[in-house]
Amino acid sequence: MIPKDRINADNNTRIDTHKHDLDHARELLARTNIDADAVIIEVARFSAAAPSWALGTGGTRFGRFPIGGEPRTTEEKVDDVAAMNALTGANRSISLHVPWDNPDDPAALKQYAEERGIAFDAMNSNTFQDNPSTTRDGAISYKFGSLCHTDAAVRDAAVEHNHYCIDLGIKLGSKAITVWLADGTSFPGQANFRGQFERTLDGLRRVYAHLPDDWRMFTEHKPYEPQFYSSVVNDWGSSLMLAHGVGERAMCLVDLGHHLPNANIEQIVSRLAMAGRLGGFHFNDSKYGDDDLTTGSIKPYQLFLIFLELLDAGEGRMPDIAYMIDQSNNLKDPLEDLMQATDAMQIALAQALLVDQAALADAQQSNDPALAQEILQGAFRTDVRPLVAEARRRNNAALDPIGTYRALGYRVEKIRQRGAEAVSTGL
Ligand SMILES: [Mn+2]
Repeated sequence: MIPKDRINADNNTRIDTHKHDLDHARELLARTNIDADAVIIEVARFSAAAPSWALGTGGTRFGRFPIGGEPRTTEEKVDDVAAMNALTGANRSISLHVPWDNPDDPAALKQYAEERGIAFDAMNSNTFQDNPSTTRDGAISYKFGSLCHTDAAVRDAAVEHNHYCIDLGIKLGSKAITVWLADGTSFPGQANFRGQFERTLDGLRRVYAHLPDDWRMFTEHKPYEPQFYSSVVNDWGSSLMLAHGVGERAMCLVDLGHHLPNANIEQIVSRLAMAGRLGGFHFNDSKYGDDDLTTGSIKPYQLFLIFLELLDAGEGRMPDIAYMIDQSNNLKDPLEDLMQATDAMQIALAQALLVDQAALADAQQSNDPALAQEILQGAFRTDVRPLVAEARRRNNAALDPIGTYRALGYRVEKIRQRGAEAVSTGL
């Protein structure tokens, strides 16, 4: 745990500059009659779950370069998220990936996390890999798909694994399961599109039947990878068809990296919200494909436009859906990467809150695209960082999370405790 007094002590070295910057930001916003405190309060309310798999350094099929001190157990992953949350005040939950995380004693893990202020976000059922706990000790294989498979025994195993994840999640206090399927084909003619989809729909209905009443199920679309010709849940339309075919608590999850280049993701967000099926987000950024780059590092304007749609869906506030970061890269300390993502989301949210919605509606009504652009870019180009820092301060977190993280030497300490060779599971 990172003691609050150490964060406060580090904040004290930055507080005079912060107050000066915040006063200046308030002054700027007052000119356009924007209440800075309303923005700060909404930003302070926001939280994004950390994915358990991204607490170790990411890898590629070419290699991996661990930085040491990575969490070796699910408890240590909770420790890292708690440390991050102490610094950001905006990562209050962890999202587990089963079987990478498969606790023997869920009740004890739940208590361990609760004592550190961390809750369990959506469960993730990995049916994209073979492993003893999901594939009956090697008797079946997901090589040719899981829920879409031609062999009923494979489909049954995949359904059972999802049921297992739900049962585990119930014990942890989770309220949702995310089903991302690697199912698809890599060669034309390899499988029948319709047959694969219908088998998947049937499997998802069987997963859904196991959901408690207060749970939701998310389907996550992706156009390609690991299959390179077709994915069963290839886009938001297929995801929405599945949601409609399964039940009212079946929702669509949008992973920003799971789109072909130049896709208008903000419009997809609007469509799914309009259909009442926007269930959650996986935040990351991409240049070429599912690159898992840091949220906001490549296309910050797109991120701002997405938050604008979220506020539209929530009538001025962030809707109560699942927000998770889903990114990992070879080159950074994973905690710094996740903190940068959290900061980028809070900045985009603050910018989106600055948009004068009445003026924008007028510009739209009078067909004035130049004015509409002035309004959006005026908000996007405002330096909201002091507002975001103030939101963190009010959450008893750090004014400068990465600055404080480095000043406190968290990674050095973890390398000493866990070892330079400690490597996280799930990569
Ligand atoms: Mn994802």
